[in-house]
Amino acid sequence: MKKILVTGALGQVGTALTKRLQQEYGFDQVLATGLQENTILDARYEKLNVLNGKEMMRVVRKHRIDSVIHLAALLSATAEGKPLLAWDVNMNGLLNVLTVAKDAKLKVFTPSSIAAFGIGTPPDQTPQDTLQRPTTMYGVTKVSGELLCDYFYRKFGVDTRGVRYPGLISHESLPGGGTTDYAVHIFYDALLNGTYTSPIAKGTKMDMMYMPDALNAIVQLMEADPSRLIHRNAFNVTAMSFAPEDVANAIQKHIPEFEMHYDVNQNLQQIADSWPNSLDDSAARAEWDWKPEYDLPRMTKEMLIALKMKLKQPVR
Ligand code: AKB
Repeated sequence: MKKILVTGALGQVGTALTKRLQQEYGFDQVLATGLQENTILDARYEKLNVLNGKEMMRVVRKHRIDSVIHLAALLSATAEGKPLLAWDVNMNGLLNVLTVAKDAKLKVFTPSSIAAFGIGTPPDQTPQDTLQRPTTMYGVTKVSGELLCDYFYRKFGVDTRGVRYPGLISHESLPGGGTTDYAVHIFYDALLNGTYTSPIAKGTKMDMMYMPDALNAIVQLMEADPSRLIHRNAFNVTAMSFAPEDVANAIQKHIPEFEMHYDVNQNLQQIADSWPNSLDDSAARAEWDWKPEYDLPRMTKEMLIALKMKLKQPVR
């Protein structure tokens, strides 16, 4: 990658990714784009709606882009509330990116998700290649996106790559509209209130990952030798699998007085129950040397230190 356009750059992944790409490739080599005016990122920035393919092509040509990291999408909980909008943004946004990529010869990274799995998928150590019958609109758009990216690679030779992200935990920007968002909110509430009420039930295991590993996955996969890639668009990646009580226990090691309560949100719980408990990421390990650096204890320690500084609390 030399000149990189990021869509959805003002979101949870985009804000962290833009900084990481600037460090790796140079400040001027990264063009952040988003639907809103940019008030948060120190970056080259263009306002861009991914549903406007013509405007996307104009921006790509103007900035001599060679790679797109396409993050703009509605997440699972929001998508269940607005399923038709989710189909429009997630699918037509991706179709525009792929069409522009075909015509302008760009490389494309698109994240899929653990949401691409559903009924009948083996829930534990979910294999790379297995049954995918998601029951959420978000999942439907993710599995369709995986197939569309594979199609553009096979039919038009577009260099498309992607991973199935688990829940992502970070301290830079808050997530919005996801089912795994609780795993970020719990850290804020632990520090601010000493207590957290989980909308996800005890015992509900989901895959999770700390943001630095999620960003490494993008850079590593995009720079991977294409001759080693058997799968392209939907590598299972994971770093840890935990239930709400596991992250609460990890936080209690640093804040012993922290209390966890439960008030289960049935809409979120239904989504969580349809997703795997843990993924098998051996294909990513074999094909592009994927190896996460953060487990739950290491991530918890770093999250609490980073958030204390952000929230201006004394770091002990
Ligand atoms: C969500 O919860 O919707 C996302 C995801 C797992 O794709 N974080």
